[in-house]
Amino acid sequence: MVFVDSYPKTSKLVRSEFIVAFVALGIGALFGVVQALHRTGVFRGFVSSADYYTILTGHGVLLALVFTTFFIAGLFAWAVSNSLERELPHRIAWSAFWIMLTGTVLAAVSIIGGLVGAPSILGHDLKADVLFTFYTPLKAHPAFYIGAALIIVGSWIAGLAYFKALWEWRSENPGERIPLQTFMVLTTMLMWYISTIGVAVEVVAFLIPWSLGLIQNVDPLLTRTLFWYFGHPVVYFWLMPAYLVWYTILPKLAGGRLFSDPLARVVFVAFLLLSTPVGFHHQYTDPGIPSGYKFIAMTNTMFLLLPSLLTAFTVVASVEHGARQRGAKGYLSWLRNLPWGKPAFAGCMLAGLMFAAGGFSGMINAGMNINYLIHNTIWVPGHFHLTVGTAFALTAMAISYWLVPQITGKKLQQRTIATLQPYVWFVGMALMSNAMHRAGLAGIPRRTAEPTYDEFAFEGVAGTVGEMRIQIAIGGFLLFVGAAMFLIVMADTLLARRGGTLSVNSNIPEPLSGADHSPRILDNYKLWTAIALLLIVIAYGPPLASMVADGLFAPGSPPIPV
Ligand code: HAS
Ligand code: CU
Repeated sequence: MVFVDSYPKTSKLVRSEFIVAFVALGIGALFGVVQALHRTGVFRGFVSSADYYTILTGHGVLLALVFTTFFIAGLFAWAVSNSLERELPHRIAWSAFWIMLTGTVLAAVSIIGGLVGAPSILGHDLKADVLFTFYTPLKAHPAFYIGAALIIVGSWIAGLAYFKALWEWRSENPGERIPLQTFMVLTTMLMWYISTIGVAVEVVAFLIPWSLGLIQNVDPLLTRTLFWYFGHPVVYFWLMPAYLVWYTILPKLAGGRLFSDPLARVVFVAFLLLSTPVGFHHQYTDPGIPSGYKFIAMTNTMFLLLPSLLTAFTVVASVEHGARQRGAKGYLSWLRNLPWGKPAFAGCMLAGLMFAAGGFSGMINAGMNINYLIHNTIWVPGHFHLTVGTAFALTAMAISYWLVPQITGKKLQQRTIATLQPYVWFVGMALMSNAMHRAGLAGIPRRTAEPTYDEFAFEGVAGTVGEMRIQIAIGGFLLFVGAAMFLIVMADTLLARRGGTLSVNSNIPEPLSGADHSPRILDNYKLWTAIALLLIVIAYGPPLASMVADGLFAPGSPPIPV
């Protein structure tokens, strides 16, 4: 039975979440190519350099916050419904959708207001050029912050729907192990609840009153700390759904089965424990945070590599198992026996391969001393285009080729474009991200329309600055083409008529080593949440207490004029 016929209500919800995600992807990708061409000086006719920051904010917010959150809401709704074999509680899930959509519209209108010179509203210019890391002292229109707050509140409510579905399932299936997909969703949501407290306090207690003029000063160090308390775990809110796909769907696409359910559970629990007490690794250069606490954050970050390294092992082993089921032999030649012509499979694999590179650049970021070399350079965008921009985004696009037919009952259209699309993304990203990393090593800054490549003699460590610039421009353009190809396939599929039988289904094969091999304690959410909170108190308690003791609105250091 096709998913849409078994669970029509949940399918409608997933379709709506995906459509918002895809619209955000389209506009965000357009902003991306505008800024890649502007920054590299290849074409500067679209916007002025002053407007570059608004475009950059739109690009980051629409892709990293809106596209991700809506896609994840849709994917999670499908995963919970599929693995618990029931419709999602639809009233809660729909109210979450509408709250998130209202927030998105508010944020998007305030960003776009800055481009079109909108009149002032509530006594403030309608604009938001504060970048997707919207901490002080940059200030946006209150509507932007209210929008951000609504997106987060909406995501919390979406989580309630998953928990409610679990409780209903529990009462009918006492004593049974939580199915793996639901386990992954709920663990991610628990991590999300813990980590979004930081940004919620930042926005509600400080940014909204400040932008409305109700308070005059904010403490940049305190608000930055609250932002990064959330700003690292949010990256796992993007990564864990990609892992859900790699663990539970990718092995099936390869023709095999997941190697180990227990290992997958361990990985997700490790993320719940360690995702949050590491935020200071974004603030190594901030004064006012004792080095000892930066060191604790670095140590925790290094431990946080483990779940991803375990994932690399388990996922590759499962895919290899799939290839061997298809008759493959040899140490590496099994790679040839995989369905590289299927866009869902190829996209997830290429995303994983690029994530290996992105993970390695993350390890470099995490080293307290090496971080000084790359912090605030374009190396960092190089890193996160491999992670959120590929591990997440390419996995999301790839799995849409498999999932959208099932939530619509319609066959995938434009197969040739779909087959080529992950490769276009891969080549575009390979060009752009390697050049960004190298340019960062040469000291070229991030977040600027005027990197002054010509006037200031940056020297490439490997390759020339001119060559990197061209690679970034070509890569950025190819990524825009890749996003457009994906959207054409999706639009055509969503608008197609239903007909014929689908060649895909949502059944997930049993893992080689199943849930009965994994200790029950892994499903003990209370225990893991308590330990996660304890680690946060150790990592953040004393430095936060001293920032608060300085005075909440009257920082110990003189306020930065804005
Ligand atoms: Fe990061 C900055 C450290 C992972 C996103 N990161 C950022 C920013 C973003 C971001 C958006 O310590 C910029 C924020 C801003 O605007 O300022 N990051 C890390 C570390 C990891 C890491 C240690 N980051 C991510 C993920 C992201 C993401 C995931 C999004 C989804 N990052 C940092 C640090 C900074 C930072 C510092 C601050 C830099 C600064 O100074 O500003 C680790 O989690 C990475 C672990 C990953 C691995 C790779 C394992 C490999 C796998 C591949 C399996 C292969 C498969 C396919 C399936 C160890 C799992 C095989 C294919 C075949 C063909 C066989
Ligand atoms: Cu981080």
